[in-house]
Amino acid sequence: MNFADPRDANYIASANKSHASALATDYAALGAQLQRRGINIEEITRKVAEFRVAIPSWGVGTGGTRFGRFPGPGEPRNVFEKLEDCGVIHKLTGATPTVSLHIPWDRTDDFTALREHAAALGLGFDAMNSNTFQDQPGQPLSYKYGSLTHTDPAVRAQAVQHNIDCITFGRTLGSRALTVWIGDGANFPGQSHLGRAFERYLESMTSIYKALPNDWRMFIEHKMYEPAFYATVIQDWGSSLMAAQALGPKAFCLVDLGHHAPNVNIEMIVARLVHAQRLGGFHFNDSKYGDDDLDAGSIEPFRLFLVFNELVEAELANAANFSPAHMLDQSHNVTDPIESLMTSAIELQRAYAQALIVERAKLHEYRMGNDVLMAAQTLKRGFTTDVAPILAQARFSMGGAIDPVGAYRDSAYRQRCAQARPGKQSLGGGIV
Ligand code: RM4
Ligand code: MN
Ligand code: MN
Repeated sequence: MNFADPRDANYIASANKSHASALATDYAALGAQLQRRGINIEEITRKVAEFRVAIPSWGVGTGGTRFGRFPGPGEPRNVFEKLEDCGVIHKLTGATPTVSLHIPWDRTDDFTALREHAAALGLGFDAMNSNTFQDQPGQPLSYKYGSLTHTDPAVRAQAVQHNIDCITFGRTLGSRALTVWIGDGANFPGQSHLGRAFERYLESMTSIYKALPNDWRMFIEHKMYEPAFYATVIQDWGSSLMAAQALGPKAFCLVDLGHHAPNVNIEMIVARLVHAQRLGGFHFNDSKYGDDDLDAGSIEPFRLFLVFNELVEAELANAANFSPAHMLDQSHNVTDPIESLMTSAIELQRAYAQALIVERAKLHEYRMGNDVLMAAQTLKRGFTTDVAPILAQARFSMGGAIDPVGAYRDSAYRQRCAQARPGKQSLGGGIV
């Protein structure tokens, strides 16, 4: 088997050769089509090329379910190898220059070396994620009955300190945000005092907030259920917004697309958080039933488009305090994680491009005149337009691959990793 380095600019250029002329034809045709709508394709392509999304470090290994995990070949064995895979994703797509770390999963003794390793790969760091939803070996106190909201102040103090440690590590790495998601809650009615648990949460989060550097943001991530199945302390955007407003201007709400009840109108939540000036960012993924962590845009691409439609509205309106962090949060159980992450980043660009080409002035007129059918059709026209040539051209212009999955497969990167990273078979129960 012939190995090539998919990060090498010459390799990517040669892989692009066979696609370049078809792309030019398709791009010109789409450009003419958009021109008839008064849209300049070059402007859209430039905006798509500027779009960025962070890779979750925990997404480059094979995920699992509560029933098990089926490891793939050549998985990264540590955070340094995880970054190498993230470098491949970024070089081929041009869309993912940052990585979001999860502590302690990504703990290392030398965060300075990690930062240098990342810089050499062309990568930086997005939000740090704390983990007080699992116990770690040697940890003095257990999170079995909660962490930041535990009834025992000593457990709360330990969880607070862990978050402060995450900030310290993140400072060394050049990160500028901390994401806090906790699993705290109750499995039975009566188990916990719903009001007091929230008060304890606010008290603990206040201590963490005080340790936040001035140029950092704190992202509060809500989730309806799991692992707590009766009541979760930060179960919805209402609780998240209340907490953010109570904590102060550096606290924002993070929307993980999979953390809502089925059929919840997520784009509406996005619009409300924009209005409240507290939309901190996203964990993009897709789901059919619960927190499925499937690839972005794989199940409900129209919903993803509607979310991006709100983001474009906010962008065009110059909404105050609006600079949402884009991050993926996925678990790849049956696909090659590198392929899933590349295609997911592209799905986000697709939704963004579709939202950008909506004829806004017309849409506004139809809305104001209550022409419901034409308003709906005008919005949907953005979604039904095939913007693939824009996405490919944006990648091409950044030195990325016109066909990232094809270039990746042809490089045999995974096969090379399978040789260089002899895996250890995991027998443990599955978790992301
Ligand atoms: C949670 C949540 C968090 C993620 C963990 C692993 O459901 O989505 O963002 O850090 O899973
Ligand atoms: Mn998440
Ligand atoms: Mn989740």
